[in-house]
Amino acid sequence: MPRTIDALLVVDVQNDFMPGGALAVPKGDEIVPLVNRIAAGFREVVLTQDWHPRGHVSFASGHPGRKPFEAIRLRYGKQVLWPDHCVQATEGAALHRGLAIPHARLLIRKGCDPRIDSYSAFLEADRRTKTGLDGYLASRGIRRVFCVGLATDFCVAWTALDARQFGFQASVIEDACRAIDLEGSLAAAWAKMRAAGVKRIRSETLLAA
Ligand code: VGL
Ligand code: ZN
Repeated sequence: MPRTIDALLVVDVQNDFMPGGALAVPKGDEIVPLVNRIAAGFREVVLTQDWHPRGHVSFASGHPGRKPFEAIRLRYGKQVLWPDHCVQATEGAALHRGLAIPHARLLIRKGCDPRIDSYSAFLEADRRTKTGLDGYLASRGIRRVFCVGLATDFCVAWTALDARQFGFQASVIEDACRAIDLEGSLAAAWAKMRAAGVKRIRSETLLAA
């Protein structure tokens, strides 16, 4: 069972990442009931929302001649271009309606700067701008984070890696995540996470009585 030093980070369980959504993650909807069950065991739950302004730099539509899922170089490094998704205050950006975590007390919205993407819930893609999540968790006495949500190989992985950077223990609950898996991105993400000391666990570990 989770302890008082633990927080659950529920990453981007939003309509646009569901089958039929603008940036669908295969089987993304399957995790929702499991995420709810896992969350019920945590006192501290943080939700995140990908929350882009219209015309966001990560949208392929704003880069003439480029297509979704191609990568380009921006000032801060490599950027994969995506279909327009999770536009602020649209239905696609809303959390999945089946998500039932009434006791979650913090919602972090990320990717709000028109010129900077943010897969991570801690640090934007310029690797300098903080969301404030590290300070929140530290001031609540949190020392371990457990990550679930979408997508395993992008926002979940970057969030777990940054949790390690900020000195937290970090685990990813693999069966409560689903991946985009673009050109080997899933295997690469797991390798990076392993090297950084992120634990890869399954929900049984937490749900077992
Ligand atoms: C995500 C691509 C673009 C994610 C967000 O939540 O993993 N992926 N924006
Ligand atoms: Zn995004």
